[in-house]
Formats: sequence, structure tokens, C-alpha cells
Amino acid sequence: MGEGGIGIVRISGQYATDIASKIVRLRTNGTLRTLPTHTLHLADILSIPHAGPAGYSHPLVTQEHIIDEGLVVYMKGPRSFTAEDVVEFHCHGNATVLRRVCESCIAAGARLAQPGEFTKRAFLNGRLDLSQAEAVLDTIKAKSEFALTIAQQQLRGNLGCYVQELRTTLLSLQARIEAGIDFSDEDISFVTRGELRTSLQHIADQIQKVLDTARTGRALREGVRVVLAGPPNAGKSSLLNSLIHDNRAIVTDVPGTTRDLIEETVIWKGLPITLVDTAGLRDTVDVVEQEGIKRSREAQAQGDLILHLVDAAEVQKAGASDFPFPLLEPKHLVVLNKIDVLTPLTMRSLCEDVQQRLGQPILPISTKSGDGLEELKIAVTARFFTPSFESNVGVVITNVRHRVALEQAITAIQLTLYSIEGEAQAELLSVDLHDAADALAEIIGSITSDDVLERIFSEFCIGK
Ligand SMILES: Nc1nc2c(ncn2[C@@H]2O[C@H](COP(=O)(O)OP(=O)(O)OP(=O)(O)O)[C@@H](O)[C@H]2O)c(=O)[nH]1
Ligand SMILES: [Mg+2]
Repeated sequence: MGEGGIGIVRISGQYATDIASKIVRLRTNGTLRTLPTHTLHLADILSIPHAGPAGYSHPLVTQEHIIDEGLVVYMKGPRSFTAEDVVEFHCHGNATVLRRVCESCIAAGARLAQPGEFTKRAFLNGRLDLSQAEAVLDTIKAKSEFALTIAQQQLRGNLGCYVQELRTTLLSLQARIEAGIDFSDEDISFVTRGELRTSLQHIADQIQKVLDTARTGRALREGVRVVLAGPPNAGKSSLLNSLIHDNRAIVTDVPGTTRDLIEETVIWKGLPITLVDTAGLRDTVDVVEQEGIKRSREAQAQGDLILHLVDAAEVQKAGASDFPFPLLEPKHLVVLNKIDVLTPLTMRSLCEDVQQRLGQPILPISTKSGDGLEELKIAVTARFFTPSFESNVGVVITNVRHRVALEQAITAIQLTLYSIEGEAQAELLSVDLHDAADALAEIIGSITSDDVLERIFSEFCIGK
């Protein structure tokens, strides 16, 4: 609930117009049910006193109190979001107005929707497949244009169609195997093992191609956390400020300036990135700084990428081979800051020495001059965009549930391929193919348990 120009209350179901008629007085004096469907009409929205204790009545609420004036639209099913009869009240976007309209609807016989219930009904009534229902939430939550595009493609059914096609092919292969079993006495083969192998390998390749998008897809949907770490005074807070073009974090030449985690979100190349500035790690007796260091370690453990900053002058002083770099993990990227204090020649040879010692490329930058910052952005985003993503078919996996189902399908197909090699009986092949088709069916929801549905729709909030 917030404030807005308009706020909409919607009701859906068999009795939607009966309930709405009790609390709507059209300015044109007609009735809701006789209005042409999908047209907006000015109306007074009335309150029905709460079904509270007998005799209860709010001093201001009389039998026909007008809550608000607004527009009313009746969408006759199945041409509506839920495929049921839907009535919407477009009121002023005030929390009290909207709460009272909801109360009035309930007094007239409606009940509050459960989280995601509108979308769930759209799915159960066959208007959306499950991947499309999930895309409704992704559309609402998309943090960048890129994430929105993927969510919208999924909403239009691109993932569903893709999966459905693969599933149909699997089922028809299965049918041909089973026909072979039924007519085995007559020695007719409906599909040879060679044909089966080629088709299955092709399907497995298709699925793998889509699976290859999952890492980038998930990053685009959920965003990534990039942690700025390194010794005190390395320039972590300066880097955060430069990257967000703002003086967000305090910068001083006193080591141990930053204590709390400071988070800011940027979008680079469509990827939502939360930059986390942290306290520099060192031994200290200061209890406040100790707490900051604890938080810094936790942030590093949870981060998707750690930019480990070091002061180029310090590295130069200690020598590339003696400088205390941390034990590097794959998610570390070493950043050599303050290169403005070195001559270009010294800087280049220092970079080479450090790269040689660490066995990985490093990023030379200066938050002061801005040198290297564009290269840093490119290096950070490149970490999350796999090359296959750029050249993909258009279907992108962003959801862990879909990834797991596709992996199960591939496993089942591989089992079938092994069975073919091992000259297994046709009955066995048929069972494995059935499992593969079922795994795909879970994505679109043609086979899904109530538990899974409940988990999916509980992520939605009420009203979606
Ligand atoms: N010459 C130069 N000085 C820099 C650069 N970046 C940061 N500094 C200076 O380095 C000092 C420390 O910068 P901070 O950004 O506060 O460093 P920090 O890593 O956040 O330090 P803590 O919060 O104490 O851990 C400040 O005096 C900055 O002005 C740079 O690129 N070049
Ligand atoms: Mg700092």
C-alpha cells in the first residue's frame, strides 16, 4: 500500500458482478451487469457497514456512505486476467480509500485474495502456463531493462513453447517405442535405435544450449553483489564514490574510516549490481572497527565477486613478491589503485610483476584521475555474461526451478542413451523417456504438485 494517482481494487470470480453491484452506483444509472464488457464507467463506490458486533456503526459511516468516486470496469470471463468475471474499481490511490473499498467488498460477500491468487487462477484456468505465471512476478520485480525483456519474453510464452516442442518430440519418440513393443510379435520396428540416438542427442543439445544461459540469466534477474575489500586506506570508499558519481561514503586519509557496510546499486550493461563498501581488514583493538571487520568478512563470504583493492605505492614499496596479498579465490579480482602516484613506466612494470606473482590479470586504476574505471566496469560485467549467452537462441533461463527441471530432463535422456548403447529392452527406454518428458512438463505446469504451486505463488504478494 502506498500513495498514487490511482489505486485499483479488483475482484474475480463467479460472483464478482453480484458483489460489485452492491457497492457501485453508476452515474449513468444503469447496472453493472448490463454494461458492455471492458468499458470504463464513472461511479460512486459505497461503503457497506462492517459485519461487526450488533449495533456497531461508525459515526461517519451511514448506510449509503460514499467512499470515493472512481471508474469501474467489468471484464466478462474468459476475456480477463484470471479468465473469470473480473470487476475493477479504479479509485484515488489513497491507502484509507483502498482499505475501505476492500472492506466494503468483503462486507458484500468477497474475501481477500491469497498471495498470487489472481495469477494462480489464471494458471489453473489455463490462461497462462506455469512459466508464464512465474514471469508475471518477474515482470513486476525486474530490476533492469534487460531483466524486463527476458521476463516479458517468458510472459509471452517463449520458454513454454520451446519446452512444449521438445516435450512433444520426446512423447512421440516414446509412442513409437511403445508401438514397437505392442507389435513386437510381428517384427515391425517403428523407430530404429540409430534414429532414436540421433534424435535424443539433438534434444539434449537443445536443452544444454538453454541451460548455458542460466548463470547469466539468474544474475540478470536477481542482481549480483560486488564487494569492495582490501587493506585500510586502499581507496575502497573512493572507488564506491567514483562508480556511483556521488559522495556517498566518507573518505579520509585515516586508516579505518569505514565501519558499516555501505551499499549502492548500479546497472551496468543491464546487470543490476549492488556495490558493497566494507571496512579494511587489519588487526585492531578498537571494538567498533572490530565489528566493522566482522561485517566485512561476512559480506565477502556472501559476495558474488570481490574486488580486492591495494594501494599501488604500498605494493611498490614492499615489492610485488613480498606484498601481503590474500589467498585468492576464483571470485577475487585484484585492483591496483592510486596508479596516479607512479610514473607510467613504473606502473607498467609493477603490474607485470604482480600479475606474474598472482598468476592472473589485475586491474590498474586511479579513483583520483578516473583511469581504468571503464575497464573495471567491463571486467566486472564480463564475469557474469558467459560467451554463450550473447549468441543464444532467445530463450533465457532465469529461474532455479526451471534449471533443475532441465537438468533432470538431460539426465533422463542420457540414461536413455546409455540404455540404447547397452541394447536394453524397449520397455526401459520408454520409462526413461517418460521421466524426461515429465521433467519438462514441470516447467510449464502440466504436471506439478500442490506443494510446488504453493511455493511458487507464496512468493507473490496479495493482489498479484
Ligand atoms: N593519489 C590517490 N589517492 C587516493 C586514490 N584513491 C583514494 N585515495 C586516497 O586514499 C585515502 C584513503 O581513501 P579511502 O577511500 O578512504 O580508503 P578506504 O579503503 O575506504 O579506507 P578505510 O575505509 O579506512 O578502510 C584518501 O586520502 C583518498 O583521498 C587515488 O586513486 N589516488
Ligand atoms: Mg572506506
